[in-house]
Amino acid sequence: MTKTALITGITGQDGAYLAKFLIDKKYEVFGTYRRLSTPNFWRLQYLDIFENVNLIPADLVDAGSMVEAVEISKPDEIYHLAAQSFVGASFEQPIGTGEVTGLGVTRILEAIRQLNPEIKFYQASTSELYGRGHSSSLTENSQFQPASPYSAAKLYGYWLTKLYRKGYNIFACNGILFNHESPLRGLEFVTRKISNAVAKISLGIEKELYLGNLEAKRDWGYAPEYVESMWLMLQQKEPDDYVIATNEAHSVKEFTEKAFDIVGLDWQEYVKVDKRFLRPLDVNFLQGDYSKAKKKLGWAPKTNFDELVKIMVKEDLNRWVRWQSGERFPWDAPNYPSEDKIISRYQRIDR
Ligand code: NAP
Ligand code: G4F
Repeated sequence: MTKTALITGITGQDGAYLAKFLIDKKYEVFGTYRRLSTPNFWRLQYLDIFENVNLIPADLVDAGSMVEAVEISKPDEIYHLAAQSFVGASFEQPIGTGEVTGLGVTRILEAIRQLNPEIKFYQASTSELYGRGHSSSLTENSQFQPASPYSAAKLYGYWLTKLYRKGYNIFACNGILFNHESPLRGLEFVTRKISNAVAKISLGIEKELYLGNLEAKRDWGYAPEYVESMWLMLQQKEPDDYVIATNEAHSVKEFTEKAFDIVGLDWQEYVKVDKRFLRPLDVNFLQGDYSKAKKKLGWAPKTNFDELVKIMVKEDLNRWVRWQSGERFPWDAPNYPSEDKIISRYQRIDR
């Protein structure tokens, strides 16, 4: 029998890849999107699945719209991916981030509890929960020490998910996903900011790249592989929480160096550190041990760090070449302002 899934945040990186994955598995896919002044469906169009998804307008701050989304779609599974997902922005908008990224989880869990507690639920938890002070690979049992309004809101969502599992017997899982990237990543995240800038610099469209903390290390995987783990979690006999990662950490500096290497340039000639991109608090090391996911879900990453950097740089380069030759296609970069235009009050209060 055909299964039905509701994806909150279907317009985002993971939402688009997950929609494609589920469509390929013959699911009927519904997704929530926000009313914006300009349409934002480029990722679904880029993956050529826009015609195959059903879109429902909803906002996480509006509980009624979430109830409506569940009533309209009547899903077997809900993948809750929508969030204010940018850590940097959470320092500028801590209250909004709490509303959306934290309380938004309760709004959708309440809709499940009241309408149909048989619906299976996936919560997009994050390695940001672990926060600062770690120096070895992290498991499901490692200590959480959030270091941003974003991670504090996600910690609330993590606990609400566990609480509805235990208290109401809802099949609710936390996927504790470490950073995962792709050519569909938002342009403000560091990997895509770098791949896009490297492509532009190598074609002479831009001259410099301004970054913040180059020493931060992340466990970076490839997003299309990570969405499979979300589905696997909801196919198990019992609900549980899982770390999804590569078990390798690399610095922002390493990512930058490799990305410039791919186009034959020396990164040190183009990259400058700008304190506007330093956060009041930052997490300097995140690396995840995915042994439990491997054992119980049969999941393991396939794309390594070098391959990931290459995929991202090559795709952005190819897009800029096509664009410069007059081709037009759904894509975010041409409309993204130079970050010089963005004024924020980030300042380092901590090293
Ligand atoms: P993303 O590209 O930023 O997508 C976020 C999605 O949430 C977008 O569809 C966005 O809609 C939607 N959204 C934001 N505010 C909303 C609101 N108020 N109401 C309804 N929808 C709203 O993020 P992602 O990288 O795909 O990540 C998916 C989820 O996984 C997020 O919860 C993120 O925090 C979490 N996560 C991500 C990573 C990672 O490395 N990517 C790692 C761990 C956890 P618009 O398109 O309209 O903005
Ligand atoms: O790419 P980032 O903005 O990702 P961050 O903060 O790790 O968050 C992402 O991964 C989380 C999982 O761990 C998700 F939960 C979250 O939703 C999001 O997807 O920054 C990575 C690192 C940080 O240490 C940051 O300070 O890169 C450093 N960085 C250095 N220069 C920069 C820059 N980050 C950004 N965005 N821009 C810079 O210029």
